[in-house]
Amino acid sequence: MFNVNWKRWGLVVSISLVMFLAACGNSNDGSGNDNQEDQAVDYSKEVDYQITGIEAGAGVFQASEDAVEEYGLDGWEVVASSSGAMATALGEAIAKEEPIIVTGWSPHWKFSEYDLKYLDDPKEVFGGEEIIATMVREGLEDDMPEAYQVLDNFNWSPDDIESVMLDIENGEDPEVAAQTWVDENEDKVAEWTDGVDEVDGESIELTYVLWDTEIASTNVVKLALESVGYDVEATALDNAIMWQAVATGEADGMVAAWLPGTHGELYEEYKDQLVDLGPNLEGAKIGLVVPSYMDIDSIEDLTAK
Ligand code: PBE
Repeated sequence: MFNVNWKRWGLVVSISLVMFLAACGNSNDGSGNDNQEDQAVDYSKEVDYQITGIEAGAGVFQASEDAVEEYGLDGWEVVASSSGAMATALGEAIAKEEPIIVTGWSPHWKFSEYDLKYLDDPKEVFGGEEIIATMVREGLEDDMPEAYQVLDNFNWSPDDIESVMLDIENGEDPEVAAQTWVDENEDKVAEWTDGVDEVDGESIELTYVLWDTEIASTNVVKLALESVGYDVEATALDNAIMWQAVATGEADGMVAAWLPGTHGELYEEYKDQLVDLGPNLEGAKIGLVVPSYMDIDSIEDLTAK
């Protein structure tokens, strides 16, 4: 009995020693600031106290402004632009190995294209795992049961959406990229449309925002609806207007609801006026994103002006 216990302790001690030595080794790992356990560099000044944002109506933009406040980053600015401009700025900074902090989200092609990381968010301002949900207008189930069924069935994975996004990023027209994915994934599309009666050119209006994720998903759903006979129009709007359009019935539906955090306030505002068809994708996330070559891991490593 005694012996066995001692052996066990011996093992625990050896494992701890190995882990300790490994940790010591890491802390000197090419950081340039020798013997310092905490390698975080404060990039605040270098990035000019700016977070490169996207559309001001995006949830991740608002969450970034909340983060500035919660982490006491006085004098910082979340600079509004567009998803495309953010991606361009990110690419340019990476080409020059310069520091940059962007409002980021996944799934997104930028993670396949570049080495990136999310900054830790110990205060959980950006929330945890997100889903993307489908919302339709009240009455759609009665008026257009076939479309309702397809929209209700629509469901895919981060890998699926990323492959469409990457094609678009590489210069493919969004409609062509969506068609390529549909051709290569007939079994998945069949799951959304199987048993759904054909319609005869009925018009349906989807709405979305010009974010890379939503351009990809909306184009794919459009093709699925067309395959059962719908004439689909997809209108790009600002985020809040997209939610309002479905709530008021001006649009029939959208597949771009990021929950529970990103669009949580809009959901609260409109949830009684629309029909929530649940997740169409699981495993999404938002946060502050930086190139991996930056020696920083947490939002807490940034400082006020
Ligand atoms: N996004 C992409 C959106 C949702 C989809 C993360 C930029 C937002 O922040 O609202």
